[in-house]
Amino acid sequence: MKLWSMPSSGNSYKVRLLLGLLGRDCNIIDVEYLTEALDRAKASGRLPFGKAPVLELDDGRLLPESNAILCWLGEGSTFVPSDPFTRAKMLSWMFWEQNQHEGTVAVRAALLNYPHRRAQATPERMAALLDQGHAHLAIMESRLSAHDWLVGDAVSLADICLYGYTHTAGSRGGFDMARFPAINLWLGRVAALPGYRGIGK
Ligand SMILES: N[C@@H](CCC(=O)N[C@@H](CS)C(=O)NCC(=O)O)C(=O)O
Repeated sequence: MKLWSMPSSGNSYKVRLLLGLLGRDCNIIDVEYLTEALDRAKASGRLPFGKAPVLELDDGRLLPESNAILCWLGEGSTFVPSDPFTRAKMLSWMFWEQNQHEGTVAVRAALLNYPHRRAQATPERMAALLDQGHAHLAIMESRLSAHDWLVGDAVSLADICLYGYTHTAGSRGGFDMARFPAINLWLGRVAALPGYRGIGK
């Protein structure tokens, strides 16, 4: 198996994290922004949607979209709840991560940290992203104030998925994480899981 993976990206990192937690071997190919490796991967057709991550199976099949990859790798593991409703709730968080949380928490960090995005970081946009991102983090805080994990009573793909960008929301995105004590405790629970690896590993 090969993972076409962007080292700096939370979407790629969440897949690397699950691979570590599952103890699965995978050949990780780095395709960072503004590198020839990314251009080559696109030109080779390995990134069907033009984005990383993409999982390339041993038989050559390609699976794009980070959360689809999590579902594929997590199939049959304890990271996918056996109860159908809990499993569907896990997917609710994962869809929400892509269509709400990423659009504020990850985008603000991208505008601050990627030189090729800085021109889009107008003061108005950054202020709006800060407010909207805090509102999204407050939704997670509300759940985690009363529960250890985002769904059910055990860690699931929802936690791995949302950890990807939430754990750097303060350091990269400039969000005020002191407002979210339950999220901070949850971040610690994820980081204590056996097989955990950090974004730089
Ligand atoms: N919805 C996709 C988003 C993937 C995505 O936006 N990847 C970015 C890095 S975070 C990328 O590869 N960008 C390369 C480019 O736009 O040239 C997923 O979750 O996998």
